[in-house]
Amino acid sequence: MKAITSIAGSAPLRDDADEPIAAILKVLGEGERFLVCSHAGPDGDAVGSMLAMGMLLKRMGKHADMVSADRVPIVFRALPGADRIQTAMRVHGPYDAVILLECDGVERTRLQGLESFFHINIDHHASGVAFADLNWIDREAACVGEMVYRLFRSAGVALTPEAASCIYTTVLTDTGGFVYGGTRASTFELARELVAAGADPIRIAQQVYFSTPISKLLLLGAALKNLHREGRVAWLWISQEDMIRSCAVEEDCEGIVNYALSTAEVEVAAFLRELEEKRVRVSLRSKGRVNVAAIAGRLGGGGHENAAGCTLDGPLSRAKEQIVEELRAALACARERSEGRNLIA
Ligand SMILES: [Mn+2]
Repeated sequence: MKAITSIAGSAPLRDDADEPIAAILKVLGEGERFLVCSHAGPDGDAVGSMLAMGMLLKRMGKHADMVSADRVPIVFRALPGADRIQTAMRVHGPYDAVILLECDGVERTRLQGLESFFHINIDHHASGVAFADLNWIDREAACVGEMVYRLFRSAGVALTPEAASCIYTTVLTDTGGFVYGGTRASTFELARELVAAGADPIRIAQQVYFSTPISKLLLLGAALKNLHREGRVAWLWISQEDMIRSCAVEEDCEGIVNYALSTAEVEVAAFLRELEEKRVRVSLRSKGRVNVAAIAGRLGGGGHENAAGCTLDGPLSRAKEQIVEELRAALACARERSEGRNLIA
């Protein structure tokens, strides 16, 4: 089959994604068995869009397996059908196609056994890569869940309250509660339609934001003890020892970087986590001018302009210096650019 690639910066609900949507629906219509997966360490968008995709396939009369290399985070386990997501290291076909949601490559799933299948890539990251047989990358979609929603509409499949709840969760979490860049009028339109279709915004928000495991709060306490600010840069970190002492798991680290970013006067923030293999996982966030996806990309990672990540060599102290230096330089660059513009103006 010919590879179709669409990388668009389209506003949601506009129809310039007709070609990839039609191509995807054709493959779904012709096949029988599908595998739906997303990146390892699944977040709200990964879990919610996998579940919604699985529901779409089921409503089309297809068989869909959903597999993740890591377990579904506790706060998303109440989502309808979440117990149907299997945790595995290897998948076994046969499948007519594998649908990879918000991945920039097959490796991102950390699943083995995907290589021989037909790949469909649906992604909204700035760093999205057309690696698959069929690629639909919409950098302006607020979340991959929004793209799955468009598939429902194009397929003429009505949203059930269950599917609406899953997609609402992707919108809520990927916009940080309608806070991050990329939140626009159409995001609220989408949210409105999902609530009208039966998603309960209060119950979902309580499940996502008021169901924090104690291990996560203890870990946050450890991280906040390490909060530093220098001008417009803030950073915090946790060591392996902090992880052990808090009885924390990887998913407990989710969102800690936002506490650094929420500091007054701060424009860019980093969260560093020491990994067991003496490497360091870095999450980067920006409120404005600094493109952290560019920084992460240079260091072998990727992401969005305002939210990105990468993995550096340890020790933690060296990674800290390296990343703070990168952020200082990026801020200085952004300042020069805006001053340059002022001079011209
Ligand atoms: Mn996403």
